[in-house]
Amino acid sequence: CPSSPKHSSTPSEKCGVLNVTKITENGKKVRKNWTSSWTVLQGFTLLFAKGQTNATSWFGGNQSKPEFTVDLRGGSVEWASKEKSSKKHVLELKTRQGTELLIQSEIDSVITDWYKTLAETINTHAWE
Ligand code: I3S
Repeated sequence: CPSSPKHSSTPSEKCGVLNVTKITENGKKVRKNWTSSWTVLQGFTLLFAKGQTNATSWFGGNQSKPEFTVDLRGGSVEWASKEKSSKKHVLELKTRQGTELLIQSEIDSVITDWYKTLAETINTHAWE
């Protein structure tokens, strides 16, 4: 991960490759579409860049436009129930805007780290 800019007061910085799908958008259920995404947490924003598998191609190149971003402020994160996905190690992320995402990694420690970071980011309420 690149270090956060000096002028920024962002408390959290994390990145990596995760499998992601939206399940609800603006309160409406949408069809699952699992995609491997380069995922970056910057402050209270989670960014997903489709198909990007390393930091250099995303930050070093000119493909700096993320596929989509999620505002974590006022959202929630929890381990997804079995009904939400048959996959292992799945998190359910809900935003205040009514978007629900599932994020997953085959690697237990990877998703557990994301869970901790996201939960800390959301639960500190540091944006208030
Ligand atoms: O919750 P669902 O509907 O069982 O989710 C599965 C489907 O979205 C499936 O795609 P199509 O039904 O559009 O072909 C995906 O391939 C699966 O990965 C989804 O289930 P999991 O349990 O993997 O999240």
